[in-house]
Amino acid sequence: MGRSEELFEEARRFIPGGVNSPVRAFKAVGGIPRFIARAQGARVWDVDGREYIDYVASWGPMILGHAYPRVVQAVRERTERGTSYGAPTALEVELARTIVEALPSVEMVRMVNSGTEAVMSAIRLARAFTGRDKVLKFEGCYHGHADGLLVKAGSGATTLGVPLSSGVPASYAELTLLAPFNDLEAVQRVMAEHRGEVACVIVEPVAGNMGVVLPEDGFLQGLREICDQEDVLLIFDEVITGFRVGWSGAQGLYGVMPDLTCLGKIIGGGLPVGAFGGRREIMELLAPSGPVYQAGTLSGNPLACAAGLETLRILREEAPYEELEERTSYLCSEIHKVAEEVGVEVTVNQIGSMFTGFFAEGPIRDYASAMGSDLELHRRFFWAMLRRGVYLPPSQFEAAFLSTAHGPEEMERTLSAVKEGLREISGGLR
Ligand code: HOZ
Repeated sequence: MGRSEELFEEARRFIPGGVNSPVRAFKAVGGIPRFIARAQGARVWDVDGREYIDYVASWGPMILGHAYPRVVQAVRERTERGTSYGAPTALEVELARTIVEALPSVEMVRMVNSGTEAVMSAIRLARAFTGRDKVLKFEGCYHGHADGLLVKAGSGATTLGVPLSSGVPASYAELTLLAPFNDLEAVQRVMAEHRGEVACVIVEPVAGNMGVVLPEDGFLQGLREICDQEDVLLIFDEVITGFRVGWSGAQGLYGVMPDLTCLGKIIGGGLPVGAFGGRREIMELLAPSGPVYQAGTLSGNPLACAAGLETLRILREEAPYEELEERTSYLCSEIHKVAEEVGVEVTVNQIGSMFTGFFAEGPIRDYASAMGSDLELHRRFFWAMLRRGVYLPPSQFEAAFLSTAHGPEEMERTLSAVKEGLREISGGLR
């Protein structure tokens, strides 16, 4: 028995399911999750000393790769000055200013500790601003685990087959309205049925939690127009896409401005963080300026802010987005080519440095089409890759990420694993 097996056995005695976030448990792919001992650049090593090229990237934050020296140094320096004060710091101001400068729709920002918290608070704010209660979300989008948003939720909830979580009061779930992603007619229909009741539409502008699903031409623009007509706030959940698909997030890329934006992941440089921001008149409703209460002992924590700020500085200085996109496109087109050669149906959805290979004919444009994927093929491919030292997300319904540390050597090794892995699952190498 390896060390990961031993640890998992022990973990299950003390931690529900042996993990602190369900998608890590490998339930969708079977087998034992790898316990990670360390990480550097594009690589992670498990507790048994096996090395993997990492495409999980801590589910998105590690855009510079692991243990990037300047980020490590920033955290180290900050640690020596104390790890939490429960009082404001200059660091928070600089991080807030950087976010405001980067994201065209954001005039003010509040730091929290996770994406879940960011979304929960943004929705409270939208409800207060509009005086309405209902929220429209899209099937397969995941906005964290707050009550009321776990309705047809993607990510771990879909992976484990609990898109409507037990424990969510029906009266909460009733406030959540649903439409299929990329379906403006459905949005219009729902809006007409609930006219005057909807506070906000919340969307991942590029869905990353049913696997990567891109907005079709006009979809985000159409949402903006419908929200304007109905006096409803538009919230972009850019927890994944923020500083990932470009310096100005998906809003900059698609040129559509939401009223509120939720962030997380990259802005914490790998430490626990979240933030939400938007138009000044809305944000100023927050306590202590206004009546919407929201708070947190560790909000704006100096270590998280130091790691996040240093990450953003590097991204601004080095502007790696074009190169990241080129490398990812190359990888995706090669995966597609090999899949065709060996006769395995794979649809690769990609934007910037995030992608998903769906084992399905495609196009994958919404939750229903994503759910049509062949999960058994995905499971076999995942293990074929892991055995060859490539660590992909252990779920069909997640995004894989490249970092600036994924260079030619990593590409070559990954592609050779893809070739062998796809051939293996197609029956060629068994
Ligand atoms: N939103 C992330 C997955 N898409 C979170 C990872 C997790 O649930 O652990």
